[in-house]
Amino acid sequence: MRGFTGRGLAVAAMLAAALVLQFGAIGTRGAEAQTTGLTVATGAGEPGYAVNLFGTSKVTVAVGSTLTFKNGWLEPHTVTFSGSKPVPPPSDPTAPVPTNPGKTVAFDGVTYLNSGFLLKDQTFALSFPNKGTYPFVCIIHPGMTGSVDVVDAGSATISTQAQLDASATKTFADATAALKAASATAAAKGVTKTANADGTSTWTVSVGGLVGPSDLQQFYTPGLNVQAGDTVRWVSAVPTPHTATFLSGTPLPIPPTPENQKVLLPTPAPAAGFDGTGYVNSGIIGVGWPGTQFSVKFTKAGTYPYICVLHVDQGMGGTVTVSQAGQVIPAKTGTGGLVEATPASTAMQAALVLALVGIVAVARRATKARA
Ligand SMILES: [Cu+2]
Repeated sequence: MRGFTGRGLAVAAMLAAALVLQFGAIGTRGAEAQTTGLTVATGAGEPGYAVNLFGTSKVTVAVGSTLTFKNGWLEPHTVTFSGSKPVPPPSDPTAPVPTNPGKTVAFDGVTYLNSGFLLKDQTFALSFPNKGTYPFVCIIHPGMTGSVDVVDAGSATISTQAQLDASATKTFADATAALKAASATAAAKGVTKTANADGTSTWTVSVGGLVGPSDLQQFYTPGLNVQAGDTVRWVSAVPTPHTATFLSGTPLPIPPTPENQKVLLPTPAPAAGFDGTGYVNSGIIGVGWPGTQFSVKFTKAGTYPYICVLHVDQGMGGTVTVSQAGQVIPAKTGTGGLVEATPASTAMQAALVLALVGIVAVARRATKARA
């Protein structure tokens, strides 16, 4: 997610997360339509890399046919045909709200039509009764766009699924390669070490990264070795929300989403420093969010894993290894910051749905108000 600004961002993220989780647990939309017409791949990725693009920027279909969009990765997306309305900004609280939940509807070219958030493997389908050219966007990833050309049946220009699949394969491979190149550059830069007046050091870890609409869901450097007394500072220069969070054996905050105050707001380490006990969280850091950086002073030798609460399911995590003061710091480990993907358990999802029913109701009221 990115592109939000200020307070509206928190609200939007709140509603968005609620809907993601609600629909993630309750079921997919438009699944019936999957067997007819063409399918456009919507997003892709692998641990540490979220490709926020449609598999094709242009698809041509026969008038009257159905088109299905399917999310292929853990990063949520919307498929939004704004019709005669302007494309809503990511901060619009109705952005994640589906206009026609569970239904495959005809797009008349004018009426605003929105999938709401699609999670991995979820689909959104619509049909096109009128010829024309219709742009679509993902609201939360500015730059993730495409368009549908609706033409006479029998036209030689109508896309085939093989063409769309080939386009998606190339689009996603190119974007993944670009992300990996940017990641290599960030990794090569590594951390910055600054000497403090008291003889300790401050280490700066860079959080995330962007290539067009696509995200690096990683810390640079993820495996960091410091000495007791040193401070580690996490800094984000991207609008994508991230956290640096030491669970220290406490449970993952439920829900692990921006509307949870325990995720959104910082829980700093004690003034004396972090000794590896207790929940310590940066809160959401990123451009346009309340903060862009977070510091922790480490007081005790040990190995301390941390995660981005929002993207731990995409493998975003790291480790700070603290040596005793005066001992030689091992060479930095450089890689190994990705953690194993941990999708929410069924029980956890059920708990999330219960907690979020109220927020979803608010979001639906907002949709009605918009219409
Ligand atoms: Cu993150």
